[in-house]
Amino acid sequence: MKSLNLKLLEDQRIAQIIDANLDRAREGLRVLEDWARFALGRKDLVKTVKNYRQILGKHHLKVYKESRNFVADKCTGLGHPEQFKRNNASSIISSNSARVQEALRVIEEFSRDHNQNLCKISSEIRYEIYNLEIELLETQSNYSLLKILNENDLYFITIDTENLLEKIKNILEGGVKIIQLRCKQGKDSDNLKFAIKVRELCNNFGALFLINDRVDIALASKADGVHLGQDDMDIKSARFILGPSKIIGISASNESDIKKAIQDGCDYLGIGPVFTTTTKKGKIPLGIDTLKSLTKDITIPWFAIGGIKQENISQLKENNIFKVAIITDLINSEKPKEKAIMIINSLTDEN
Ligand code: TZP
Ligand code: MG
Repeated sequence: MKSLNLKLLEDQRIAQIIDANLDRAREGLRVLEDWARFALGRKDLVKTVKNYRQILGKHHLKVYKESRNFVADKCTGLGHPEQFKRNNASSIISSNSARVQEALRVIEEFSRDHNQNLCKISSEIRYEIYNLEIELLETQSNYSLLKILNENDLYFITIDTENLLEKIKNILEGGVKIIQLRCKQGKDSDNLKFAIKVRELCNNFGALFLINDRVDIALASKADGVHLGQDDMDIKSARFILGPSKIIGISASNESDIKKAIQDGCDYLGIGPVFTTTTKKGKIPLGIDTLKSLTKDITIPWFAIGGIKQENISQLKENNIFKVAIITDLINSEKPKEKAIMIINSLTDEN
């Protein structure tokens, strides 16, 4: 049997169904493509989707187009209340992926008899859309986490101390939206239990929750990602384990480490120590001038770290440094909530 046998396509209603569903599939693909392009900047996904649209376009034969309106469609304009619930990117991605999958399934069924090529490619693309949808959704969730990193200037890192959970809660109440749990001692099992509690707290406040050093504890506690030092697991391995939706941050203090971390795909950087710090003893501070020159070309979020207190924030701001990570000044404060509010205010104040 020939792969294309239009003699078998005597029923114009079938041609019309294929015509409508090719349009439907291509429209849905366009929505996915534009999301990949404008929202995610994912060239690879854009290329894939564009290719599907073009393949389907090539199979949109004259004979299908000419059948348009052969039988007047009496069912146009029938909406469904669910359509009006699509008010966020994830539901738009899901509903348009489903639209493409359904349309391709219809094409597959109705082309089987007369156009085996179209039937085969519809089936192949339909399977690929399942994966594409997952990839777009995963990248989308990374996008909302990145948004938190972009939009918030104060990043709090813990140290082992008494009443830590209470202090973290206070700091969250003060409006801090980025929390890193940094456990340098204790048993893994206890640290994981504690991480799960902090995860829950951060969820309640819509805050980003990151784990220092440990990719395994980050995964097990459902953290949003990890913060790695130069001696921890490399970024590519961490990305392989965590997948594309998690955040990976890196500590760096020199040009080559910064360059490599960005090349390897980190989501943000912690750069310092900018001032003398008692938390990481023996580390020579970079100073503001070096920090400025190291960071002048960075386009991903980066946080100055080390010895930063409410009192030296104006000095940083004078030098156009607006994002900071702090341990001591927050954790040693008598009133961590009020301290957090004051630091956030001084970071966002005009002067
Ligand atoms: N990395 C560079 S400096 C530093 C880290 C983790 C410590 C920052 O702590 P503090 O107490 O805010 O100076
Ligand atoms: Mg480390």
